[in-house]
Amino acid sequence: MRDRADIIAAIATPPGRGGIGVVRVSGPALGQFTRCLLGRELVPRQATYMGFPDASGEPIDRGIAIAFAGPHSYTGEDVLELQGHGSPVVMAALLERCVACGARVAEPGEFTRRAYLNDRIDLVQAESVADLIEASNRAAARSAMRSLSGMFSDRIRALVREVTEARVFIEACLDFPEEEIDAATLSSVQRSLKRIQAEIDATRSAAGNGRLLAEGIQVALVGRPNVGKSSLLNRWVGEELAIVTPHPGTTRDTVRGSIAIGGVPVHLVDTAGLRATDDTVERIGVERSLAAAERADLVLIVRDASRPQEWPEMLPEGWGPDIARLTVWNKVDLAGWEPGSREGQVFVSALSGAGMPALQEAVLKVAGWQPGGEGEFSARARHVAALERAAAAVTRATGVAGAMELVAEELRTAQDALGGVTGEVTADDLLGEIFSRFCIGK
Ligand SMILES: Nc1nc2c(ncn2[C@@H]2O[C@H](COP(=O)(O)OP(=O)(O)OP(=O)(O)O)[C@@H](O)[C@H]2O)c(=O)[nH]1
Ligand SMILES: [Mg+2]
Repeated sequence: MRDRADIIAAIATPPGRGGIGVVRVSGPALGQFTRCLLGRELVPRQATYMGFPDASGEPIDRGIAIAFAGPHSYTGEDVLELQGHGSPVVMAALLERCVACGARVAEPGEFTRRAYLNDRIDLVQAESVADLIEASNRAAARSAMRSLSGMFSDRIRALVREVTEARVFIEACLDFPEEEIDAATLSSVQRSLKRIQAEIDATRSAAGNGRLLAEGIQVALVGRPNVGKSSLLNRWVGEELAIVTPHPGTTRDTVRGSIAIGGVPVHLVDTAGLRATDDTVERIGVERSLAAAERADLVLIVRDASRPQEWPEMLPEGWGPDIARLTVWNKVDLAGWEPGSREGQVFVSALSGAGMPALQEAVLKVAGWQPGGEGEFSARARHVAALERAAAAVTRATGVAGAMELVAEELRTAQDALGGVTGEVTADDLLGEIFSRFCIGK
């Protein structure tokens, strides 16, 4: 990321043709730039219908220009928006003019990064902007919007305040070592640790749901050939995405499809059946299956209920110990078994669709979805991990409550972890990681 003080420009609308296309510019002061680009200055927040001239003064397009004077803008800097016709040629020409007048092309997420660096929004809100844009259904969009409006940040900040208060109290005790710490003080510290722990737990559970809504679950269908993985994918997605035949070894390439369960995006990948084979193409398919399974959050081990004696799968020993697994018995219609879920396993028929609701429920459960509230706000794995670090520190603090220095130290750890969520204490490389995933122009 280069100098924060330079002028950045980008096409903010998606690539392709559309009714309107927007070029967006941000910089610390855009007066001179606007004169160069449009031949005049603009009244802030007033839409001006005008020609957008090229270098020789001939209009590239006619449209609406709006200027926002910093700090009252998205980025906190001066912002200029040119709303022209949504033609890639026109947009490219306008962007080129911006560069000729001294702007450089923005990197992904750079406008939002500036909004964060200029304290217009915190890091959770910045991330929720990306989540809102990426949302694949209304529930995900709603929860991203709640994070953007500050619901999640407010909860984190309230927690940080509580931890800070507890720290201040304890540090004050430490400043007067000659005074004995009495039982009343000790129990008051214990009480506030308990309260903080309960609030972190509640926030963590809500953030876990929010994370699933924002990021979705990657699910891989894995198992022996012919057990019905592709049939299951097709049934789930409601479309004939994968080829199904009675011949073992039908699927070679991985086939992907997405669905939503209760608003949680679930990305399914059907894979080649796992078996030792001399067929070169099938062997590559098997390698791809394992690679897809390795990237999944949840692996469904599909088995054939009509052949229960068959070995379940051929995942190499010690493979992916951290990846959650769920056994799914398919073809219960042939076996005459009851569909549904029992003892941590699920019983379905891809042919008739029996047992599919139980499968959906089991997938959400294994992925850590907390029933009850839908996602109160969107969150990310990073937030959940930070809350877990904070919770662990508070647990340790509770265990050493007699030794006030240690309690103070653990509370500092908890405070740092929580501060990292909203971005009060954040390493530069983390910022690079977060904003690089944005689309250009946001
Ligand atoms: N009776 C019955 N047949 C099924 C069911 N699911 C799949 N089949 C049949 O089982 C055969 C294999 O199904 P596929 O979906 O191709 O199996 P697969 O696991 O994808 O197989 P590979 O791609 O070879 O690994 C097909 O003839 C399906 O019609 C089921 O629930 N009941
Ligand atoms: Mg298949």
